[in-house]
Amino acid sequence: MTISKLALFLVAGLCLAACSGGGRNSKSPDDLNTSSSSSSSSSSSSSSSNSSSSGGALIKLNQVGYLPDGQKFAVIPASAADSFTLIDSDGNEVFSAALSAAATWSPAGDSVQLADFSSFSAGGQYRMRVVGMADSQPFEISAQVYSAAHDAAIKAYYFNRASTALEASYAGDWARSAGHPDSSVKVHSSAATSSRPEGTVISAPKGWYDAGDYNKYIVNSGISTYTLLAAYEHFADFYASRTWNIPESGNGLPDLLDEVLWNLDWMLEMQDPNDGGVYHKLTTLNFSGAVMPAQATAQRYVVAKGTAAALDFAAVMATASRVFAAIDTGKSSAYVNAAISAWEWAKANPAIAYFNPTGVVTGEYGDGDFNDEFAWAAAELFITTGDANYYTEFQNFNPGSGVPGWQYVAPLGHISLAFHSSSTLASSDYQASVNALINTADTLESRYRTSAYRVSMNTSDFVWGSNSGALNQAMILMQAYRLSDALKYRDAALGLVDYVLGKNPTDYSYVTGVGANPPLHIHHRQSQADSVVAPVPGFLVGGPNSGQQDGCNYSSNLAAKSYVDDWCSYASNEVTINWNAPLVYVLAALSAQ
Ligand code: G3I
Ligand code: 9MR
Repeated sequence: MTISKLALFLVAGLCLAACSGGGRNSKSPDDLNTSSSSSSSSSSSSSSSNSSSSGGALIKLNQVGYLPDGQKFAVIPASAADSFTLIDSDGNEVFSAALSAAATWSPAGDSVQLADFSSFSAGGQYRMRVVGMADSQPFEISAQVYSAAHDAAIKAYYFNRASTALEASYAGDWARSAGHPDSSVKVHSSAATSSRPEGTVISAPKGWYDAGDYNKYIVNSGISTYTLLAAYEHFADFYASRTWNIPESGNGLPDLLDEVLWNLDWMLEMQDPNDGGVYHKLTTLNFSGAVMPAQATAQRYVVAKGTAAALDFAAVMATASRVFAAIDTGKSSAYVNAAISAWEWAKANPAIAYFNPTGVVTGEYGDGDFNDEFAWAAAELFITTGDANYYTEFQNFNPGSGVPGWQYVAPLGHISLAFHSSSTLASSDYQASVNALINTADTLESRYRTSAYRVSMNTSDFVWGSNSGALNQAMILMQAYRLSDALKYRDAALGLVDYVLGKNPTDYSYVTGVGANPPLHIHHRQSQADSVVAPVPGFLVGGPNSGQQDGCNYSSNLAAKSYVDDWCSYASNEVTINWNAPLVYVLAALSAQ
């Protein structure tokens, strides 16, 4: 076992088929069948005496594990069994209880029973046993059960850095040459101005690749970078000493800020210094093939300025300015100045929606409603500058509540105001943001409590990137927990973490390299093109998406089963920076307490 594969093993806390060398080669075009992958990996590692009559039924649980003081549920496909037991690593039965009555979760259509072992809190490694089924995968109960997965999730950003080689001492088996220097980027005709006519060459290096593709998009960088900065603001003690072996580790700055700086450096270059406007994206005209970064050499362009890009940029720069105020005053003032000039550009250009211009076919991240972007940017500018006019703007844009996403960022403003502004706002104003978060959390918590899978997702939540929807729900629930101290909100957040890490209808842990049955064939060009069997670790896949827009070979049309672990499936099996960000946030929140 190589060092990096040993690290993969440790992240999982369990041995993966891929890490033992028994993984299927991710490059095999014939190798598409997800259900056989999940059942073979489960049954091969279930060696208990009662695994023989499984009939394919699997115990669905968090493949990483559970917090000692959290609610703990597993989901059992309905059977004749009426009880379950926990078996410790010596084979002793340490807990047993009745299963709930069977019920159906409509997004998946299955009849299932719940195994509730919340009252069992002893640390250790366990399996769950239900007569007639294969024993579950081993899982852990520990207060730090999620911290290794957290580190993997944030390390994924390092693996997606543009404009740099990844050295083996940091990247292990996933070391690669540099690609995309982005020092010679052309201004596209859609972005041409008199001071920067079409074809003007600018330099905008660094940043993270958005996803499985190599392009860099400001709108999506907005929510991603903010969410990581919010994690830093909310859990500064956790991050003060936490490191995950990146080139900057040990430079005196927390690793999280070093990672975020990689993207902030790029974002700053996406602002036109002549007018404060911000380019929507830096991209090739077409998506590249499945090649490594160094082989993807087509000309890159900055394309069209837009209102959403300017405002998301303003919100991130305002946030970064206050985070860096105590660290680097030069950066801090550059960031706030950039934020203000982007805000002013957006006020003068309040309705410039982005559409791909003719000839540009890469990711669109289009959005025609800017009220939420105005409100979010205004909230961050108010917090950072103390200028009450920005709070008036925030109110004027009538920020709604709900679950955030790249298209809907108003809740991010509430998160920041509820964290920072209890003493600077009138109490009714402060309370309005708290209520926006708690009301959303109440809706989610009640769905969680009544769901047969103990997960707060509805059938309509299974869109492209549904796993990030799950984790953004969890992020809102964790705000309500912090603001109220009511454990029910953390329990509902844990239900979502359990869901993405294995307690779901497909039996996947949806994070590469984490858990017993993670995705192996993600839509990620580096993972597809390199010569390593296992994909780059720490990435959350998009997850079940009833739209199935890629036309791949799905085995079910049911919403929560519309997932296929296949390179083909960019609509369910790609990875993206804005999907990993709430994973990082929520795992930090659960590890920092
Ligand atoms: O939100 C609506 C929902 O109200 C509606 O009921 C439902 C019905 O179709 O659609 C929902 O919108 C979906 C939206 O994602 C949700 O965020 C759209 O259908 C769906 O097409 C859209 O997909 C986006 C996808 O690009 C295609 O544009 C994803 O959000 C977005 O994450 C994804 O981003 C891509 C980049 O373009 C390129 N880089 C990779 C990245 C991830 O795949
Ligand atoms: O590979 C592309 C992926 O990174 C994007 O997220 C996705 C968004 O639309 O598009 C993928 O590219 C596909 C293209 O859209 C349609 N033809 C097949 C491409 C994938 O092989």
